[in-house]
Amino acid sequence: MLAGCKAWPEEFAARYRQAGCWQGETFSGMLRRRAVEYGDRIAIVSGDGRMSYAELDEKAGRLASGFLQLGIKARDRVIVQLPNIPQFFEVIFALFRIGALPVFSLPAHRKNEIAYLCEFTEAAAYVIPDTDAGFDYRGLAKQVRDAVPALRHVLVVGEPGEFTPLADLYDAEPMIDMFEESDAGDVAFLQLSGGTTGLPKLIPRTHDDYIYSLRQSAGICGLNEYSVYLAALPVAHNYPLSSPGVLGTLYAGGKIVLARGGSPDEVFPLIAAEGVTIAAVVPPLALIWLDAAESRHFDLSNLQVLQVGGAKFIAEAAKRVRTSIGCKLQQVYGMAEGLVNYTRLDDPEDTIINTQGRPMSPYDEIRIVDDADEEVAPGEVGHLLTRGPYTIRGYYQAEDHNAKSFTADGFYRTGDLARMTSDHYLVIEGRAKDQINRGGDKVAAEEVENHLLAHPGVFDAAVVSMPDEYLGERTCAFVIPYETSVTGGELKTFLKERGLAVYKIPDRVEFVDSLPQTGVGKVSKKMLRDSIAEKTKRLS
Ligand code: J2J
Repeated sequence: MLAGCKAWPEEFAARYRQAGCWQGETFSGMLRRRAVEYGDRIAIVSGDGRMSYAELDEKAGRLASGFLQLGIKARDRVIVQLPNIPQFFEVIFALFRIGALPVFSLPAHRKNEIAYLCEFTEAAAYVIPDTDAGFDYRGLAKQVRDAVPALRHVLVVGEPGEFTPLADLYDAEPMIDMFEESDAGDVAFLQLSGGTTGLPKLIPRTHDDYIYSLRQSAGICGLNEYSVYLAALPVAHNYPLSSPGVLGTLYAGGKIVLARGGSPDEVFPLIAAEGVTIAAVVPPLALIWLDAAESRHFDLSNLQVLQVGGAKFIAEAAKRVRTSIGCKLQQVYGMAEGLVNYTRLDDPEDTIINTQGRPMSPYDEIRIVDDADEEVAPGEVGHLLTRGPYTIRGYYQAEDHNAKSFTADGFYRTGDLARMTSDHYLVIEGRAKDQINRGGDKVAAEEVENHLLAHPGVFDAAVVSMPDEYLGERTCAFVIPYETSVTGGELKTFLKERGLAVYKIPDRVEFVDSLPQTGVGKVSKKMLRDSIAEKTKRLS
């Protein structure tokens, strides 16, 4: 296993292999087999462009030689920051082919996040688009390279500026005999955690464990070679990547339709034109789709399943999916660390509307415990812990943090508060972790607090969630200033200039003289949450 990663104990690994969860398949092998099996069938649609399974396999192979020629080799880490474009797939499958590891970052990440990822993973290369959604990633790459001189290569899809065009790599001399077949039990890539700490944690996922999650997900979601998956969320995120997402679609031999955004005007015509059968959204986007479908006529008759996940989808909205969009709703509660739960397509309406599903694998173990790690009574709310064939046993190079995030017997502490219904479905009731879930975008309070504390005018800061009708939650920063002259706008600009992703910038800043404390002298985030909820309720 890659250095810095914690493997499953041998007795568990043996069990998962024996049960047929882990089948020894690698991503590279998976694409090769699909290319043989499905050859000319379309794998990816993007605008007017169409790419077959055979073409994807062929391009990944050429690009793999290009990476090798550049000096990128097995186990090297490569930061991949690409939007929903076909090159995303060419790049990651090329890296899989040579045994190098993609590190998935989101299009919204900026200098702060990317420089950290480059440094922490000692990345050999960073792959970006030239521009996307009005943002020039080459400017960002310059800042990153200045901050991390050890970064050897910046590869650009499109106009390269001062960097290397990715397009050049496809013309490399074939170096097939130097491709290194990965071990299916080893780490395939690093995924980013939603995070609760000052610095984001990285999640090592193996071929065996992730491909198992794709197989289970594809089965539960009824994917086959006739399925058409609409990718409206950024594909690097674990949910659209794997639940069943774009990789689950490739696993099943289906067709991926890439969208660059999620607005009904862009994606609803695609649903009709491309025959989309399944789409995945987060709750705020679901609300926009519901409103649009109710107010205007669109032909959505192809769509069979709308998945909603990433944040709690309230029952009132969930009820509208069948009547307004005319398809089945599937609730998805998952995490990049592993465990994913689905409501099943044939579940009773009441289960689909009121629960967040049940684990996808019979080998997922769930415990719901109190603060002392004692199991709560059946049906009671508690901390959700989990262990299983596709849930990691530790973050990448994070031994101290791992001791807190995992129990001694290997259960991952999700940080979510849940209860289990009598038929073993989970209902998410809240969160104990210090994180804000901004409509599916996760913000670690401590990370934002550290940046605020770096401002000379800030004496202390605490970041909490506040209720929001549309996003579910937004962020509010409570700040004790050194001097009263500092403004909220100034602090937001300061954070932006430090290169923090925009979704992490607090939506609201409240200046206070002191922060309320708990009995043990810690800042009481509960009191802060209650106070801002009360204040915003009064104002609305
Ligand atoms: C309430 N909270 C939810 C839900 C995630 C599939 C789906 C989602 C993710 C994901 C994922 C929720 N209701 N339906 O990786 O494969 C919150 C929980 C959870 C955290 C994980 C997947 N679905 N959440 O959202 O790693 O708090 O993964 O612990 O980004 O999102 O966030 P993330």
